[in-house]
Amino acid sequence: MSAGSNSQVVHAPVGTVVAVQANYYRVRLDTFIPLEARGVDYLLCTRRSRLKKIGQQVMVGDRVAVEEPDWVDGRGAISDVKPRQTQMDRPPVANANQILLVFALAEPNLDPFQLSRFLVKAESTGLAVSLCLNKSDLITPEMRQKWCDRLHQWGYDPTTISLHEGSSLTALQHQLANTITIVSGPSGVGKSSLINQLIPAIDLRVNSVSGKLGRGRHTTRHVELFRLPDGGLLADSPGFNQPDLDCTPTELARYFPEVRQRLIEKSCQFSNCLHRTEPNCVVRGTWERYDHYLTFLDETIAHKETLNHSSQVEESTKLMNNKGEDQLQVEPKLATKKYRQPSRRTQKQTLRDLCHDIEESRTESD
Ligand SMILES: Nc1nc2c(ncn2[C@@H]2O[C@H](COP(=O)(O)OP(=O)(O)OP(=O)(O)O)[C@@H](O)[C@H]2O)c(=O)[nH]1
Ligand SMILES: [Mg+2]
Ligand SMILES: [Zn+2]
Repeated sequence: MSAGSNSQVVHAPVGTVVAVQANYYRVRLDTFIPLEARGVDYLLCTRRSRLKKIGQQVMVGDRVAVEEPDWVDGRGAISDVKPRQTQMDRPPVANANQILLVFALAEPNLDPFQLSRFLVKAESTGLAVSLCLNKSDLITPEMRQKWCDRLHQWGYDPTTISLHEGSSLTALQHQLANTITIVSGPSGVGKSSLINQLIPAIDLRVNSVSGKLGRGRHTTRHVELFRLPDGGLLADSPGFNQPDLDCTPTELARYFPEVRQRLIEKSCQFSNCLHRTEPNCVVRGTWERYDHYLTFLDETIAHKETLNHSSQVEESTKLMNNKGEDQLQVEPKLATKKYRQPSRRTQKQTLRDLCHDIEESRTESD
């Protein structure tokens, strides 16, 4: 190992994992890196086997300590992972502060029910949620105003832009400075195009909207954090069209700003009110998304029943396996999916996506 020439460089510097590539982690250090002089501002790190032994996963967004940095080869080893403030499963990112939900005003058409589903899913992460509506060049100013008024009623203040017309992005830049933001939304709405304009140096792959359905073609495959010129990190994410709602039926209502507003001044008669037919309910009413709420509620009830059923099966399997042993021994479980470690399947999938990407970029450069 060669020592750094700069006195600011400490022995085990701290940084943020900005990408995971097979068994390597790309770590951007907080302090000056000698490599920056060569135009490289990260270390490619492995994970200490001690961390592997204790099952400590390392994910994009993790704050880590790096041991024995080798400034000549740009290598190091992650020796410690700081406790996570937040953890998202899809995309797998630790320590994010906010979600920037991007939708297109057209191509693909803005479907209010789909938007509502994405908003509820985003709210359920507990992160701050903001909304950006792209492709305003494809609709009239009156239509755009209509959407903004409608979304105000929902409790949101969307930023409308047209990346093709080169709208000013200053308002968005302010929102994104000094935070870790996940850019999310359906396929083909312009997430990667937006990041490309915010950070011109990175040049993410953008795809044309294809086919009769007017959808994009899932051009973005794996998660990576990109550094904004004003500080702050952005994660692009692959577009998907129908996020699952995995919150509990009682949690659901609080993911609607309209409901939160109603519950500031008054409360329902029953504390476990699901706001359907219960007497003296202050949430049931004529607000636009009440129907969305009822549809999502059915979905969360069905989800809960599936969970109950599978945990009963698991429980009885355990009891059968434990016959003769202490039958009260039950493994503790984390209540919500969002704080669990990413599953092996997710990791394998990410890895497959990465390998595919590497293959693809090889083919492209051939
Ligand atoms: N008309 C119009 N088209 C746009 C605008 N912004 C992006 N597009 C086009 O929309 C298509 C999809 O853009 P992407 O940036 O790849 O979309 P994405 O959301 O990253 O898509 P996925 O990676 O598949 O999730 C591309 O053909 C872009 O050129 C815009 O402001 N107006
Ligand atoms: Mg994309
Ligand atoms: Zn109620």
